[in-house]
Amino acid sequence: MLTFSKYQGLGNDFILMEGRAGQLSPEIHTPEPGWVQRLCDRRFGIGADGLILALPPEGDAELRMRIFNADGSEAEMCGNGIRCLARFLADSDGDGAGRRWGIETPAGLIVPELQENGQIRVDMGAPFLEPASVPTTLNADATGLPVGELNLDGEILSLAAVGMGNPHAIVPVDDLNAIPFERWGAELECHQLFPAKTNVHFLKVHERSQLEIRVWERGAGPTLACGTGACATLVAAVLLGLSDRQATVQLPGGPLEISWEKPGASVFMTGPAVAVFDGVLNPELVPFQAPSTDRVAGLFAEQASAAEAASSDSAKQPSAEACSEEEAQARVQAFLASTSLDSMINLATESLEERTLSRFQRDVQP
Ligand code: ZDP
Repeated sequence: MLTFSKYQGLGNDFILMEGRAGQLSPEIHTPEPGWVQRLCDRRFGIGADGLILALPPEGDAELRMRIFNADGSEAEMCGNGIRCLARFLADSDGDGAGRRWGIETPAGLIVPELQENGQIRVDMGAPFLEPASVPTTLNADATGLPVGELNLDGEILSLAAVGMGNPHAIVPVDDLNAIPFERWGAELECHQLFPAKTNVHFLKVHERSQLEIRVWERGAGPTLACGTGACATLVAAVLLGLSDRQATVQLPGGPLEISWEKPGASVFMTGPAVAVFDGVLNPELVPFQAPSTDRVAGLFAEQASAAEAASSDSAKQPSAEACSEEEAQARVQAFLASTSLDSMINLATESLEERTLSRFQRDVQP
C-alpha cells in the first residue's frame, strides 16, 4: 500500500512519498523513469511536475531528498520542491514556526525554515559559477559569470549560466510575450552549451528589485515556477548589473523573494508551499519485486507466531525500523497475503484521515 501526498509551490506541483524510516522499496528509491512518467502524467497518473522522495540520510543530515522530473530524469535540486518537502515534514510531524531541517541533496546541504507567516525561507547554498560546475561550456566574464551569445532563428541572444546544483540558462529579453517561448525553450534546454541539458529562464527586468521570468524546465517543459531558477536569475541579474541583491522574482505562478548578500554567500529564497491532497496508489501501479516463495512461507509462519505473541504481550512487538529492508519487504508480502483488500483500504483511510485532521487542527489552532 503506497500512500503519497500532493503539494504545490506557486503551481509547481509534486508528488511526495515518505521514506525516512526505510519504508520505501528499492524499486521506489531508484524509480524506473517510465514509472515516474506514469505517476506524473496529468491524465493517466496522479499528475505533477515531479516526484520527491523523503529518505534516510547517507551522512549526518536529518534526511535526504531525491527529486525526479516528470520525464523521469533525476535533478540535483529543486527550490519549490524543497519548500513543499518542508511543509510535508511539518504536516507529518506536527512542527511549527522556527523549525529548520538539514536536507542532503546532490547539490549539497540545503536548509529550509518554517516562518511565522507559514512561508518557507530556504538557505539554498552558494551559487555555482565555475563553468564546469554549472555545467556549461560558456566562458566566465570579469565578474565570474559564464556568459555568451547565441543565434536562434537569426536572432542574436545574450545569455548567462548559473548553477544552483542544477543548471540554469538566463536570457534577458525586452518582451516576454513576444518571444517564441516553446521553440527557444526546447532548443536551449538541449543546447550543446549545456552538457547536462539546462533549465531556461527568459528574463524581463521591470525595476532593479522587480524581475519577471518565464520558465522552461529541463525534464518538465513549461512550468508555473522554478525556485532554483529564480535564485539563478537573481544571481545572473546582479552580476550583469541589472538588479539589486534583494528582489522579487515574479513567475507565472506567483512571486518569490530572493536575496544574495555578497559573492560566495548563500542565496536565500522565501515563498509558499501548500498541501493539496493525500492518497493511496492503486496497488497495480506499485513497482514491486516479489520475494522468493520460501521466504514468504517462512514469514507466514513467523507472522502467525508474532500475531499470537502480540495477543499475549503487545509490548514485545519488534519495531519496524529494527528489521532490514529485505525483512520489511517479506513482512509486507506476508501482511498482504493475510489481509483483505477492504481492511487495507480502511487502514489507509484511517491513517490519511488522521494526517489530514491533525494538519487541519494545527492550521485552525490560534
Ligand atoms: O533541474 C531540473 O531538472 C529541474 N527541472 C528540477 C526541478 C526544479 C524545480 N522546478 C525548482 O523549483 O527548482 C523544482
